[in-house]
Amino acid sequence: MSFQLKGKVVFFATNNINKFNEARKVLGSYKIAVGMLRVKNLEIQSESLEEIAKTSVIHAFQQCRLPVIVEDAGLFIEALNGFPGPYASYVYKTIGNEGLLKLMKGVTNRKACFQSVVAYFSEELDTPVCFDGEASGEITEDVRKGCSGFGFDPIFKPYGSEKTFAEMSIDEKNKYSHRAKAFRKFAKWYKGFKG
Ligand code: ITT
Repeated sequence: MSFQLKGKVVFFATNNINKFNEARKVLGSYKIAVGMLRVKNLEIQSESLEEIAKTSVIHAFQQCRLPVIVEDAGLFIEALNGFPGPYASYVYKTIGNEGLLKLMKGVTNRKACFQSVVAYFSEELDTPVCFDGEASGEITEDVRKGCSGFGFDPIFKPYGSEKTFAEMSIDEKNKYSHRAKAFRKFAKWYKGFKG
């Protein structure tokens, strides 16, 4: 028996299954199949998500030689001058949600946004192609864990919702999220890409 994949396929190099599941739902709605690739991740230090994503996707491509995506995301808190920004992963590992809420104690300006950059690369291209997405909202006063989500989801409430990302299903989060917006832009482009 032989299998033939109809439509387009892409590989998402990530070690974060939550990111993969969110992306898979978006890409699925555009009939794009996606495989998760656990390649060794090279994440340079930079203030620019785009620069990080571009460098990482080339590194991922060199390992797999497949049409590949890398996505880099950050959380930018206005009252903290954009901290943790692209260093979200390190800050989450070190001080976590409770630590961030401590830094925000007594701060009335709770405005924050998540930003995402999806970078795509394949052998037909000379340089990676990037797509961005942003979700604006607020840092909550307390940790509000629902039954899904990851990272800073329990302390981020997007504008237009009373729920934190962690209190939403993947489909609900995808209505608001930075990642879903960036992946939708990618999907529209990829449908017409003759790769
Ligand atoms: P990769 O293997 O794809 O790099 P990662 O978890 O390191 O996975 P990022 O560098 O894109 O992913 O994100 C850095 C951190 O920012 C991530 O570990 C979370 O703590 C946080 N983060 C990113 N997107 C988030 C989201 O949608 N909701 C909550 N936290 C998020």
